[in-house]
Amino acid sequence: MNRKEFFQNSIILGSAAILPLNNAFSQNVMEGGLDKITDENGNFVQAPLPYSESFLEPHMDEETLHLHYTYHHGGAVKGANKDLAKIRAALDHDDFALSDYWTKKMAHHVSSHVLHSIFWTNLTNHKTEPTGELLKRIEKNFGTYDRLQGLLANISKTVTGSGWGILGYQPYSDQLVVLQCENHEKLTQWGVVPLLVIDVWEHAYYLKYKNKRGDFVDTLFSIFNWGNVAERLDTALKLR
Ligand code: MN3
Repeated sequence: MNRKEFFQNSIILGSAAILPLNNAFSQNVMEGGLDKITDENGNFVQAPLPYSESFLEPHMDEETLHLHYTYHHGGAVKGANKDLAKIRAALDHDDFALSDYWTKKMAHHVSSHVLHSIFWTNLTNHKTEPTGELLKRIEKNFGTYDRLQGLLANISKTVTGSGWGILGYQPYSDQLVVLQCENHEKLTQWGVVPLLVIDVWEHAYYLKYKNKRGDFVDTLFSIFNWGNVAERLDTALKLR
């Protein structure tokens, strides 16, 4: 395996952002069962939004979505490519003096890129509910869908500073799990495949919701695309 292949493989495996095939809604943002977050050389690319910037109105306003996608998600993609270039240069020059710095930066930027890529596909403009295998597993692991909502909403609203509430699938234990992620890269359980992610950084809501993070989180529960979550679960279950 040459260095380029090593980077490609490690990035793809490390990101593990899985999106299923055959979902018309997500067709332009996935490739081969994964969220499309890199090109064929392992450099990071930002897929288009799966809908127009006004699609989520009034729940998520057009201006917020535009700024969020273009500058916050887009900025993370640029940052990840810079970090990658710096690590490649360190390898080329056998100079690892700052490699810890760029490795930390890369964890931050790539995690942001992965979570935002999932976040856009997790949203739609009308209310949906989990059904089928997803609902069965929610009831098995959390009791009821209402209880999961209560847990996930609370976890998201109470993130210290910037972060995410995450519903994921842990293949090692075959369980759905809820994570309270700080920044983009902290407080995970290795192995967990994110299925539904809730961005509670202030940039996600402040223009419209001001300081009312709780109102923003509650609103998201009326536009989650549970069909997308179910398809992500179907793909994640194949890891077992
Ligand atoms: Mn964000």
